[in-house]
Amino acid sequence: MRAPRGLPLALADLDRTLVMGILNVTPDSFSDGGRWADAESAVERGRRLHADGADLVDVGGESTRPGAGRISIDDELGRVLAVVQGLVAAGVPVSIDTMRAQVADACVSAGAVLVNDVSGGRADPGMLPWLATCDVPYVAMHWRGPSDVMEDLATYDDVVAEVRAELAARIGALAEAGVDPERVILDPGLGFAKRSPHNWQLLRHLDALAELGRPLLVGASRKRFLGDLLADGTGEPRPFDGRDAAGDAVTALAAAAGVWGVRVHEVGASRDAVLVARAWREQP
Ligand code: PMM
Repeated sequence: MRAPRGLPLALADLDRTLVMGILNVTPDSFSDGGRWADAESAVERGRRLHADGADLVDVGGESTRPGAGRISIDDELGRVLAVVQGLVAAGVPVSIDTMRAQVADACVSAGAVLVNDVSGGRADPGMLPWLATCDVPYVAMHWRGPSDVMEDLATYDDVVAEVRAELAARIGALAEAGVDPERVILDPGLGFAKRSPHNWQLLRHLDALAELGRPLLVGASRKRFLGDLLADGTGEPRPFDGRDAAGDAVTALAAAAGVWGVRVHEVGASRDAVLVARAWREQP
């Protein structure tokens, strides 16, 4: 649960799993797209997440749902920058969920304290060189390709070994670019080029990923594999709004396994779950 280098003290000193609240300022994210599409309601939502117990609010302007195409940098910046500014002004710790160095740079300049890159630096050749110029902590997520093709990339002989090796390669690439690995958080990228059994395998073997020596972030909230698990009699996945309790159970189990952070849509129950996990882990 060791924190990455570069986080503000209040977050670096947490003695429990960090709770990251999701704020998608997009018209089309898979579960909350369009709900906080204008800056004012997005800032309001971010403040609510913080008040409910989010340690960090993760602002994203580009949907990564399966099949999604890319948007322009200007559109992405237009969606996120005012929201980051508004939340920073309100005293809310913010991370920026982006694959683009230019967006990361603008948001870090506006006060974001962490960069969350679902591509682990693979989508934008400018990301690693930019990271080397600053000291912000960085989430490198496991990613095999853009959302419009990732379904075809979900082929593994041994998903845990392969994700682990591919994440280790990202640490290598970051170090080679001059980024201190101590700043890096790793994320298995649940649902990104992963089918349901792959996600469960990764969750069951978080210890194998932790052996890479970096803090782990896990984002299971409302994802399809939870819907599949909770499918009704006809085999239809349970809709998004019925998946939060299962997501909270993942939070409890992942926190008990010692992950550094969880990324969730509704933070209240996850916040309780990480306290349960702390008490659980503290026992001799
Ligand atoms: N998942 C999504 C977006 N960003 N970032 C990290 N680090 N890990 C994730 O699993 C992740 C992410 C997609 O989910 P959303 O549309 O609910 O935000």
